[in-house]
Amino acid sequence: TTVSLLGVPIEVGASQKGALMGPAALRTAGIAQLLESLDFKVEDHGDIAPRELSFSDEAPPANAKHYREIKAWICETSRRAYAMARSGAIPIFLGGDHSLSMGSVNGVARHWHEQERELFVLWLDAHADYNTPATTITGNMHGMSGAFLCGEPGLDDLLPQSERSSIVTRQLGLFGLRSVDKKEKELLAQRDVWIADMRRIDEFGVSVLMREFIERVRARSGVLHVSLDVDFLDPVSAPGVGTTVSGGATYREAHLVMEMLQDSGLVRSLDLVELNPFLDNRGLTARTVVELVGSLFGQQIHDRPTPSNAVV
Ligand code: DIR
Ligand code: MN
Ligand code: MN
Ligand code: MN
Repeated sequence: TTVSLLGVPIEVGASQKGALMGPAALRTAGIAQLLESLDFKVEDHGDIAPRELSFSDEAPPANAKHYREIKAWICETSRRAYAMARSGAIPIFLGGDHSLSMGSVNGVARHWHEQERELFVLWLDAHADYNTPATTITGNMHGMSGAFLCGEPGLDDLLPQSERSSIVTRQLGLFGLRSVDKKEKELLAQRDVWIADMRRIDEFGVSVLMREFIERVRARSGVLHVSLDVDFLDPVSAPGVGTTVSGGATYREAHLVMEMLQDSGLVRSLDLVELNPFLDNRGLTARTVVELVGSLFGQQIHDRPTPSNAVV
């Protein structure tokens, strides 16, 4: 199997500067070498630049900061994501802030739609990223990616209609949630997005909830895109992100998520977003993220006995 790496050094979707250094930090932490050690063929497509757009007089929506610049990034990201998914490779998008997922997920969704397969999206994040220009407090577009992908109104011209491929709300799962804005929460309450917030994770544990989500994907013969926002992790293991929130997934909880995803065999594409090396502690966060990628792609602590060999 081939894994294709694509750097998307966008940072204007977030308020903190520095996420544009994310792709370089992930490469420095050895993401390609790790995947090669796990017997994948790795093709690094380098970093993309925003697509030149011939702008009409179209007025950008209010409350969507850096709309035009982000549009240029999203158009290019979506086009590249579509081509990579079509090639049969597993694309990994190296961010860059979370607005890039508007392009990456749209592009892979377009491919799976053509294959008549449902694409589910597991959003590992402290935040819901389910704001629209009508609900946002900050105007930061990295807080709107999930809503855009589900076709919520307000950002309709971000991609050409012919290249647009939305998902439906029941195909989205939010895991690790612990910071939601008031109007964002009201909007989510009217949608059937699957949500495992930190309260549910504390109560039931990662494994029960991951099985529940994986079953949802299996029940529809779907495939899965994983969108990992670094702030999913507790700041103790991942300080290198602009929007840390206390009480996140521990190092081992995050690995268990990845190990169960690997066991499921469902994952076809991945975003690694919001890493901000400028805020980091000597590369700790990039190394943590790369270790998680190892678990997602099959690295095991100890070879697990098959269930039939297992001592019951
Ligand atoms: C907040 C924070 N909900 C916003 N969002 C994100 O700006 O919309 N922070 N994604 O990382
Ligand atoms: Mn996010
Ligand atoms: Mn977040
Ligand atoms: Mn964020």
